[in-house]
Amino acid sequence: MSRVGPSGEFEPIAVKRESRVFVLTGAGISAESGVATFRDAGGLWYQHRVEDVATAEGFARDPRLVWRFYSERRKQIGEVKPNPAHLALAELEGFLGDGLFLVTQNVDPLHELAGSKRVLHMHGELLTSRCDTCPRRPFRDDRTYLDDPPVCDECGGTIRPDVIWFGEIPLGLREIADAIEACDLFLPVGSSGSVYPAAGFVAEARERSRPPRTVYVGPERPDNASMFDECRLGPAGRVLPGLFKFLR
Ligand code: BV8
Ligand code: ZN
Repeated sequence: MSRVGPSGEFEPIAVKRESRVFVLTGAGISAESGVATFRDAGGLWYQHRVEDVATAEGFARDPRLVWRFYSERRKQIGEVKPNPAHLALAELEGFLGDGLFLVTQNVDPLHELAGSKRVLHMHGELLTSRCDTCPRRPFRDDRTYLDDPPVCDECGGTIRPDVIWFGEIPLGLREIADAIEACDLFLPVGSSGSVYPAAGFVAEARERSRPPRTVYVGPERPDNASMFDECRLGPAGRVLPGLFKFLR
């Protein structure tokens, strides 16, 4: 059910300085920046089988294919910029400070480019690489590798994108669980709700003795739509800028 105001638009959500807001973003928030989503028509997965490009087994089988998949995305990131949805969340952080917990499933840097200072990339980051063999720290890397996969100059192992693939454990799950416990507004934006554990966060929020308000923002109902108090249907770049009313 969606609360719509007299003007036919959604009622803004009142946010106070002491509000605690949990925002989870998915590929949809970057769609209006021209970054392909995974599942929408023509999405990334359609050009490649997920098992081939987003698993450690796929990487072991064909590191060259996987590096071509990620190199295409690295190249694209240099050509795109944040859209009004990213900017609206940076503004929300300016008002709430650490009252905003922003976690993204996206590996692109668009939240940071929009000015967000604290972003948890639970599935890692596109512009970071790490060694598949030794424990050296992940390092910033915006290079593309279209031929031979890069080799670690410390151990000779293969360098891989520093992203979380299927079957690997997402980052920051402890902080995410604590933020789900503490929030009074739970707001996923632009995610099909099809990949876990992220898609299950809303159920965790609703299991709380005093659940937060849960609002989904995106153009179509997500797979887990029934878990939300409200689904505000529309593109994030249009819905987010007017979504919050800051009570100063
Ligand atoms: C794990 C990084 C164990 C790499 C990604 C069976 C049942 C349940 C679970 C499983 C199962 N079998 C296997 C699993 C686990 C598996 C999983 O969930 N599989 C799915 C397919 C069933 N999950 C895992 O393996 C995870 N790890 O489970 O480890 C564990 C866990 C916890 C504790 C201990 C052990 C790891 C998953 C991470 C995989 N890596 N990405 C990369 O980016 O290349 S996943 C990738 O797809 C994204 O990161 C994102 O998370 C995910 C989903 O994509 P979305 O962001 O939702 O985007 P999508 O294209 O799907 O949808 C786009 C949405 O945008 C749509 O809703 C559309 O309407 C909307 N949209 C379009 N335009 C706009 C818009 N919204 C707003 N505005 C617009 N303009
Ligand atoms: Zn190494």
